[in-house]
Amino acid sequence: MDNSFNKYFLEKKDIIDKALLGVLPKDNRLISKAMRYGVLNGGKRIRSILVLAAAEASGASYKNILEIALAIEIIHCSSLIHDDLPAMDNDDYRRGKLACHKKFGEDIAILAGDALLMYAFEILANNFQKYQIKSERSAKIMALLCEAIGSRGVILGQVLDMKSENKKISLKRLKEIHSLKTGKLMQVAVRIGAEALKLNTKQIKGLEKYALHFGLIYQIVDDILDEIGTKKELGKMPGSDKKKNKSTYISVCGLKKAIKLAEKEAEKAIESLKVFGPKAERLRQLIFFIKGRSS
Ligand code: GRG
Repeated sequence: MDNSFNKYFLEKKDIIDKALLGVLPKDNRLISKAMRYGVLNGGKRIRSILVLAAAEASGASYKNILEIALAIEIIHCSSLIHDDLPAMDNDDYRRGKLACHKKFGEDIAILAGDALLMYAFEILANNFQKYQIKSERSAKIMALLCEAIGSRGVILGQVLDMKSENKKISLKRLKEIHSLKTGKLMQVAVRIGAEALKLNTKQIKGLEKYALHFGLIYQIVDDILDEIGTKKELGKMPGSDKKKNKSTYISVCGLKKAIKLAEKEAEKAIESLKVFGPKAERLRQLIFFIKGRSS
């Protein structure tokens, strides 16, 4: 990956990290501490950088969309806290540190995940007021987001994923699970960003398609890393999918085919950016970045 993209990525990550620090509750209540821990304990900030890069591809400044990016990142962190709980993936570590429930206890971790979710919606609602986004548009954004993370989106993906443990599933089913569990949040991130920026239908369709393939590459690489990554790189124990007898791209189609699939998805993602021309360079580079990531 060329240096200019690395620089771009780190600059944007820094903007997000500082803004998250600024926006989260600052008091010393236990719940606030757990919320801060769940968000500020690391993280690549891929989803929020995706929102900013998508805005730039459409010719807008990332500044117009910063709060939307923060809300998406906070929702993602909330889902990670819940994902690590003993009743779900039962992981003791996240991002190289103790998982939220290991640090604060299960009760507080559950509530911190819930509170972060609510906090994300509060940030969005305040943002609509700040930018005087009309009520129909803000209601549409809220509805799109709720649908994407609720029982027809991320949460459904998580249920299907958990219920397919110890079962043999098809590649089609695996793709469905990950399009929901991982892809939906990425798709809705660019979708609501596009809605807030009032992009046209062609641009919205292009971004949604891009994010769908982006999500699939992300998950394929996640599965590959779980198979061949190290604890240091991943910030948690590798091999956790195998231990839980989970279907992954590796168990369903093998490492070689999984790598090929990621290549194919990358081609499709890049193809969907045609409508944006050269302005989409950062989005294109982001694909190579996530395909080559080691953490
Ligand atoms: C509360 C919204 C909400 C959902 C509850 C637990 C659950 C339902 C869903 C879990 C969804 C999930 C954890 C999907 C996995 C997505 C994934 C690939 C996570 C790792 O993302 P990275 O690598 O993590 O971007 P960092 O640490 O960099 O942020």
